[in-house]
Amino acid sequence: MRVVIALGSNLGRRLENLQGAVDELFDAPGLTFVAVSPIYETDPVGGPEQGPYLNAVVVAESILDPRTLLDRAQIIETAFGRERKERWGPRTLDIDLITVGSLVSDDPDLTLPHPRAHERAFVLVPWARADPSAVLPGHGPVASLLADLDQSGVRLRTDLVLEPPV
Ligand code: A4P
Ligand code: MG
Repeated sequence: MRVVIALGSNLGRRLENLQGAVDELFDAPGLTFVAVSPIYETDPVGGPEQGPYLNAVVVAESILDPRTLLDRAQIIETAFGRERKERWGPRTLDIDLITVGSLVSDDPDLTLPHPRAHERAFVLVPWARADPSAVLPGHGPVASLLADLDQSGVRLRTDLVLEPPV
């Protein structure tokens, strides 16, 4: 199944955190790399006052059970010093599953597609760059969603690049 994974960091060594996530995600069987987006610097959305994020999106092919993939993501977040204090607070690393194939789930532990993806330019802008024909199940083409979204808080960082996993 095609999976779309969003990465975010606004604490610590932001670029290293994102690159570490890319490397670690593919460091175990079950995920095959397809594409990674450019990196964007983004104004924080929601939560307390906090610094700007680096955001990017990774596309992969997965044979993993979605729960197994979420477990892997959360173990990597913890390894990169993620602390869960307040909702939408600053974080060294956030790994969100945006879509897993065309699965739809309202399980609070793993809601698919990600319940806020359709309204978030910091997810949709990089996703559209990684996959220009992307479609968000239940919401339609990502390019169409973007046409109605304010993208002023999302700035391309051409000086920063994520390498494919080693
Ligand atoms: N969970 C449910 N569905 C999913 C999913 N599809 N992917 C559960 C990942 N996790 C999912 O997440 C809380 C719980 O959501 C987990 O236990 C998991 O089982 P968390 O990562 O512990 O906490 P969080 O990230 O603070 O909460 P949440 O609601 O996921 O936050 P969001 O909505 O992801 O927002 N602004 C900018 N510019 N860039 C950002 O990256 N990120 C956030 C986080 C806020 N503002 C931001 C950014
Ligand atoms: Mg999260």
